[in-house]
Amino acid sequence: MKQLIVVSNRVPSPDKDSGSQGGLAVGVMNALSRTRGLWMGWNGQLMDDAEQHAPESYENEGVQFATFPLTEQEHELFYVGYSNEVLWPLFHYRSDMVEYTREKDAGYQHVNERFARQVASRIPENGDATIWVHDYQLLSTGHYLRTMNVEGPIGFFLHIPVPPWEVFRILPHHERMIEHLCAYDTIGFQTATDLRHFLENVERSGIATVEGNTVIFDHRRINTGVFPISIDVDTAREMAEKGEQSSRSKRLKDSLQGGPLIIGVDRLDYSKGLYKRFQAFEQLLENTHTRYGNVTYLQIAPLSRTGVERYASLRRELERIAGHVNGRFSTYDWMPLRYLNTGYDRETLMGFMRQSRVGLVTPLRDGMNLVAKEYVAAQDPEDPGVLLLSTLAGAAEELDGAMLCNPFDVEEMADMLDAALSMSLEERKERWQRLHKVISTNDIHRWGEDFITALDQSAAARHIEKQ
Ligand code: GDG
Repeated sequence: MKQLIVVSNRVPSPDKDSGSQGGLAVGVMNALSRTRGLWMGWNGQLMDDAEQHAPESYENEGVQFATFPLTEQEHELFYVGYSNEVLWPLFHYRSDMVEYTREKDAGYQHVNERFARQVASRIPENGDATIWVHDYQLLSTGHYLRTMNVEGPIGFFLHIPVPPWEVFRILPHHERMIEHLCAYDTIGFQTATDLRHFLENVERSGIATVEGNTVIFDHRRINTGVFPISIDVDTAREMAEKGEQSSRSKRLKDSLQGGPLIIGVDRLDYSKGLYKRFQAFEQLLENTHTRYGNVTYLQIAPLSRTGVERYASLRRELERIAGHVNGRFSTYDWMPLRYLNTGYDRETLMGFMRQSRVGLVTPLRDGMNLVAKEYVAAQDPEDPGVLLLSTLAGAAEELDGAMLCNPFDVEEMADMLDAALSMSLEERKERWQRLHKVISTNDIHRWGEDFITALDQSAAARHIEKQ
């Protein structure tokens, strides 16, 4: 059996068990533990002499890990610069936020090559390894692995959306990106829309040809497909049941004084639509006197990418509007908007979700959005809450039963929040059953298995005979 090597920018922290990690970690750990696999990536440390450091190895839950540091300059150019100031905004359709420089571009290529070198050094002597590379930070890693004569199956999964051609072609050297992606055997996307955009981008770039879902480049076939990421539904439900009994959950419940709770859980990121969401909540309070003094909206928004300026300015904007909403509507014993930058352990989080009458998930653009699926899994089947979901989240292509809203239409969101808060138990149950069917049919275990199976098959059918 081939060894599976997973490569991602960060690897899960060894001091957390897999139950406390997010969906990606669970799905990947599951696939890795079946083959005593290896997970490689940056260890989160910055060191002047990072280039001299061999990967540091350790084992956790039957999975090997090998992590390595970056230099401060590599981190600045590759991670902050090109990954998060060029690719992230562009792929989330925010071309106005793209801050491209040649130096960032070169830094990205350099670090992708360094990742490839580290991975190549860990491939078994007989070459029997299947390599699975993750996400937008490492788009070019497969290309560099091929230049190092790695012949085995290499797959790539993109966790974020793919923009259409007119946005994609804004990226300087986008042809090179397509060419680098052609080094993989399988490329996976979250949704059918992302796949369609990718195939269009390949064709329009003129770098390769497309036949159905197959890309043809240099006498090789590259298989593409849709693999919507999901969650471990049973574990999420168990955590929610346990979390609901915790003292934190009880204190939260008491503090609501019998009123309904709306919950949002997002990394603090402009793609998540938090500003418009706060505006919609303000509009709800303005429109409906019956909600006044009664409804509470809890927004958990742990800070992320604090080194990127756009995230610091978003934080200031959210602090301002949260203060404005509370200043305008709070009474001496009721604060409508609870806005927190603290992260919580998963059990607490799932317990909070279970108590919430509405799960508010309104990104302006999102690859999938696992919080939407976690919210569904956390609900009590006898008294489930309502998922209010953006049409622009990948999850909306899958989650039949959610209330769908346009996150750019603040007034519509306010009206839908009101409707969600008033929804009958019968309708809530009927919608939840449909939602639960989707997440339990396609859960995280299936995601990992389906991708690896597709990858091994496409590597076997890679070559096209030269005429
Ligand atoms: C990218 C794509 C795609 C959040 N706050 C806390 C916490 N979380 C957890 C959530 C969820 C995860 O973080 C976030 O996942 P999302 O999918 O919602 O969003 P991104 O971080 O942007 O992820 C996205 C995903 O990759 C997977 O492919 O779905 O579209 O952008 O699991 O619950 N977890 C804990 N405490 C918190 O305070 N423990």
